[in-house]
Amino acid sequence: MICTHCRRIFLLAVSFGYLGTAFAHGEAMHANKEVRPLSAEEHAFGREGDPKKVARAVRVGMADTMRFSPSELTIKRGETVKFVVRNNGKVMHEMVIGTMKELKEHAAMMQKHPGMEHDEPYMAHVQPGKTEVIVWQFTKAGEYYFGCLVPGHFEAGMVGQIRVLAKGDRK
Ligand SMILES: [Cu+2]
Repeated sequence: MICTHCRRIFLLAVSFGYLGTAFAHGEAMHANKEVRPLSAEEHAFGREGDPKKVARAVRVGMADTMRFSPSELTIKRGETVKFVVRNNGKVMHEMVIGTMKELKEHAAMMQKHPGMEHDEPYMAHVQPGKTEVIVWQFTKAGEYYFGCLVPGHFEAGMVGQIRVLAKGDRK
């Protein structure tokens, strides 16, 4: 099984190889990495948020009891949210936003390939005692989730729910 993330990384590698000569200016690419432009990629659960347009900051704590706190969030459609994610535990934790289907598939991949590393705008890898930030805009109403995909954590229940309300929906 290939998760969507891996497939994308694979395709990128292929296209860079193919266009190798077009990217002769290696330094330009490195500079690009430092100040990464906002990703325009649309997901079922929204898109990367502009840090200048944050409507609301939400603190999320992670614990070695395999729980997020809070584990239920309600957000208005269109809102750009800054998640300030703190790892209060002694082991590594992650916050990855997605649909339940995506998270389950990704968690299964992580079980098989524990060393695999991704970095996407909708995920934060947080070392013990540290804080990381995700800025995300929820563009569609619906029920989404966030999970920790460190092998075994999702399966142990390290998952939370995000309800995105359209205007007029009740809380
Ligand atoms: Cu975890």
